[in-house]
Amino acid sequence: MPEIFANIPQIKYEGPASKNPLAFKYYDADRVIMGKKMSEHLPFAMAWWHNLGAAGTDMFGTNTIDKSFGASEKATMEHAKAKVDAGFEFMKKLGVKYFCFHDVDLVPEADDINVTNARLDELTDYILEKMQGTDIKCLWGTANMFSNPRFMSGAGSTSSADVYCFAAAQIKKALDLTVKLGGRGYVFWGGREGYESLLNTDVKFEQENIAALMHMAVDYGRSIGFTGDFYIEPKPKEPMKHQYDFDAATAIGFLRQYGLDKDFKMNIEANHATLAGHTFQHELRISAINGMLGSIDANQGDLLLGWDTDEFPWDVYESTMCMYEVLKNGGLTGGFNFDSKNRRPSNTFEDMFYAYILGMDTFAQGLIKAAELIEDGRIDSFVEEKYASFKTGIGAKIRNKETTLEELADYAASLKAPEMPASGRQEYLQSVVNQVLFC
Ligand code: XLS
Ligand code: CA
Ligand code: CA
Repeated sequence: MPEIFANIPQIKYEGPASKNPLAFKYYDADRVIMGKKMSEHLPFAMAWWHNLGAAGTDMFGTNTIDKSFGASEKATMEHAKAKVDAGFEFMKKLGVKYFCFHDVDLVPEADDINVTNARLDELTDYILEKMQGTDIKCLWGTANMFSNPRFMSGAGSTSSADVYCFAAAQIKKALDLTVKLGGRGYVFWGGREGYESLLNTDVKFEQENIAALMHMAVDYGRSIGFTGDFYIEPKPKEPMKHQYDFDAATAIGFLRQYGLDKDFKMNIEANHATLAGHTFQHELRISAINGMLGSIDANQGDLLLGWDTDEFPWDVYESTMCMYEVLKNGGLTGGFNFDSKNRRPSNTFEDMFYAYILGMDTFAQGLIKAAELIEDGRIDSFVEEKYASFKTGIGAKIRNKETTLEELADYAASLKAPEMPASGRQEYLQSVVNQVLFC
C-alpha cells in the first residue's frame, strides 16, 4: 500500500537542541522519570474525529485541507477505510499507541441504523486487521449522540421515548466496538444533555432518565466483559446553554446521587475546565481527591475567545501543573487524548504532524518539570507546614473528630483572640515554579 504521508519520516527524539521540525525535543519514550518510562506515564491517543475528520471547516467557510486520503468519494466505506490507513500510518510514525473514536467518526451514518451497524462491523474488522502486529489499541470509544437531528432535545434527556431507544442502541453498539478494539474506557460526553429554558424542561425527569441509561450501559458493558472505566466528560456549555455535567464537582455529585460512582470516573478536558471558569488543574484535583481522575482530553482553549477552540496544548505551565496532579494521583487508568485540531490555516499534512509533536513535547516537558517540582519538595513541604496547627493539641482533636462545638468555643474564649494564620506565600511559591521551569 502506498504511503499517505510519504514525505514524513518516522518521528524520533533528537533532544532540546534539535531544530528539526519533524523530531521530538522532549518526548523520549524510553526515558525513565520517577521509576516509569515516559511512554507509560503518557499513553497518548489520537482523536479520530479531529485528526482524520476535521478539515478546517468553520461557520464561515468550508474545508481548507483535503482529508480524503486518496479515496475517490467522501463519506463512503472507501473513504472510511482510507481514514483507517491514514490513521495507522500517522500513529505509527509518531509512536502514538492509542486512538479514541465516536461511532460515526468511523463510518458514514446511514438512514437505517441496521445499515450503520453493519458498516461498523465491517470497518472495525478492518481496524482489527491493521492492529495485528502493532501495539496500537483503542483508549476509549463513545457514541455520538449530539450530531444527528434526532438528538435535538437530548439523548438520555430527550422528550421522545423512541429517540431514547436510539441512544441506547448506539451506546450498546459503541460498547461492543470498544470491547472488540481492546478499549480501556467508555466516555459519555453529554453534548445535548442540558437545556436552554426551564419553561419547557423537567430537569429532575431528564436527569433520572440519563442516570437510568448509564445504569443500563454499565450492566450491558459488564455483561460483555468490559472491565474498563466509564467516564463522564464534564463541560458547562456549548452546544447547550446549561449542560448537566457542568464541571467535575457537579458530575461527581450526579454519579453519587444515582449510585454510579463505582463504575464511573472523570475524563477531564482542559478546554472544558476553562469554559467552566476553572483552571485545568482545579478540575483534575477535584476529580483526584474523589478517586475519580480517570482520563484526560489534552488540549487548550483561548481565554480571549471563550468557546471550545480545541487547540493543541502548548502551555507548559498548564501541562506541568496537569502532570503534577497526575503524578500525585499515581497515574491514570486512561490516557491523554489529543481532542485538538489544527488551526484552519495550518492546512497541510506536515501541520498534522507538527501539531502532535507540539502536544507530545508539551506534555513531556510538563512531566519532566512536574517530577522536578515534586523532587524539589518546597511546594509539598510548604503545604504540609501550612496546616501544622492541626497536628497537635486542639487541631489534632478536630482532625480526629474527638471534640464538640462547645469545647471549641470554650477554647476560643480562653484565647480571647487568635494569632493570624501564617502567610500563604503565593508569590514565593510561584517563583519556585518559575525557577524549576526555567533552570
Ligand atoms: C466536545 C467533546 C467531545 C467529547 C467526545 O466538546 O470534547 O469531543 O470528547 O464526545
Ligand atoms: Ca473532549
Ligand atoms: Ca472540546
